[in-house]
Amino acid sequence: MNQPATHINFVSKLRERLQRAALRIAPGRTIDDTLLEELETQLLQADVGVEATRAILEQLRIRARDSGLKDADTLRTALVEIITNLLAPVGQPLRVESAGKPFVILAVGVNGVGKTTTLGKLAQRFKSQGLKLMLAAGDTFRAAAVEQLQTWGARQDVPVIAQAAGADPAAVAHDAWLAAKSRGCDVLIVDTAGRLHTQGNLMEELKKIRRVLAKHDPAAPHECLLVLDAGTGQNALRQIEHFHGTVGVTGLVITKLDGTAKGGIVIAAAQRFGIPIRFIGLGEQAGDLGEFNARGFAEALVGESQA
Ligand SMILES: Nc1nc2c(ncn2[C@@H]2O[C@H](COP(=O)(O)OP(=O)(O)OP(=O)(O)O)[C@@H](O)[C@H]2O)c(=O)[nH]1
Ligand SMILES: [Mg+2]
Repeated sequence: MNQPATHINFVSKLRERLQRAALRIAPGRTIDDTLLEELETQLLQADVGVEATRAILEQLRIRARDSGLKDADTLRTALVEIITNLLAPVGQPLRVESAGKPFVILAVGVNGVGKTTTLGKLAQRFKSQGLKLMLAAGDTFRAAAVEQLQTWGARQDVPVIAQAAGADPAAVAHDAWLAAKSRGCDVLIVDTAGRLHTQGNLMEELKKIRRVLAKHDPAAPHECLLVLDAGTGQNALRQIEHFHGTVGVTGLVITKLDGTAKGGIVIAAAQRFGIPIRFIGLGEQAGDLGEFNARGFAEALVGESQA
C-alpha cells in the first residue's frame, strides 16, 4: 500500500530527530552478556524505565538462547520487534467520530509541555482533512495565552472563542460549545492553562470544564488529551497517573521528542498505563506533529546500523 508523502516525511523526520535518544549498537560486536548489559544501561538512560527495560531484556535473552542473535543487525531487528510489540497496544490513532457534532477535544497537562502548540498543529491537520473546526481559549490565566491560540487560529483561518483574562474557563467552554454547535462545526478543540497535578483547586477547574461540556453532550469531551514533554522523563509517569485519576485521560501526546535523549518515556508510559498515544511532537512548526506509529517509533529508537 502506498503511504501518503506527508507520512513518509514524518517517519524520516522522526528518525532524524530521535537520534539523540537512539540506542548505539556498534557493528561487529559479539552478542554476549556484556553487550546486553550495555544495552540495558542505554535503555535506562533513555528513560525506558526499570519495568519495561527488564521486559525487553528478558525477551532478548530468550531470543538469544532459542534462535541465536548472531550479530548487531539481528540484535537490532529483534529489538525493533520486541519494542514494536510492546508499543502496538497504544498505537491507536484518534478517530474523529461521534454520534453528535461537535467532536470535542480537551487538552490538559502541566505548564509549558506544548498544549497550545499541539492544538495549533492539530487544527492544521484537521483543516487539511476538510473538517470544520473551532478553538476555545480555555487558558484564561494570561492574555498572552489567548493571543497564542488566536495566532494559530488566524494562520489556519479557524475561529477562536475567547473571553477576557481571568474569566471562568468553564464559561469559555460553554460559549464555545454553543458557537460550535450553531455553526455546524465537526470539531471543537479546547485549550486549558497548564497546571501541576498537585494543585487541587486547578484540577477541580478541569472537572468543571468537563461537567459543563457533558451538560451539552453527555459524550463530551470525546477525547481528553494529556500532553507530556518527553524531556521530563519519569516525572511524566506521575503526571499520567494524577491527570488520569482526576479527569480521565483517553489519549496522550508526547511532545519535544526532537530535543531529548529520553524518548524511551514513550515505552515506559505504554507499558505502565496502556493509554493510547495519539500523536508525537517533533518540533515547533505546524508540520512537526504526527500520528504515533509503534513500528516507526521502535525503528527510530533502535537507530540505524552504524556500519
Ligand atoms: N522542540 C519542540 N518544542 C516544542 C514542541 N511542542 C511545543 N514546543 C515549544 O514548547 C514551548 C511551550 O509550548 P506551549 O504550546 O506554549 O506549551 P503549553 O503547554 O501550552 O504551555 P502553558 O499554556 O504555559 O501551560 C513553546 O516554545 C513551543 O514552541 C515540540 O514538539 N518540540
Ligand atoms: Mg498553553
